[in-house]
Amino acid sequence: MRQLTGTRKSPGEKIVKDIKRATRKHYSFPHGIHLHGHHFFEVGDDDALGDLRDTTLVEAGARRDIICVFDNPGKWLLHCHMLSHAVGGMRTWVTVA
Ligand SMILES: [Cu+2]
Repeated sequence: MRQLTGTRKSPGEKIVKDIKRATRKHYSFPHGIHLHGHHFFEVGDDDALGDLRDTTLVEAGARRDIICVFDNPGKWLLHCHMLSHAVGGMRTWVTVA
């Protein structure tokens, strides 16, 4: 997740760093990264847009580019769907003002 469009720059960067740091801790599992409150498009290696989703599967140590319009104000959880990963740190808040 390189870019989270629609958030202020610094919180978006923090989210990217949080996810990258967390995925390094769990190398052997793919991660179903789920965003509450919004949907997003995955961006392929050829810059093509994928399906509209609220969850994307990210291989351990990999990254996923997404395009998301953050138009639903609130405080939304972004986390891995594997409970042990979420408890282990793969979770953060996205604040949309
Ligand atoms: Cu995970």
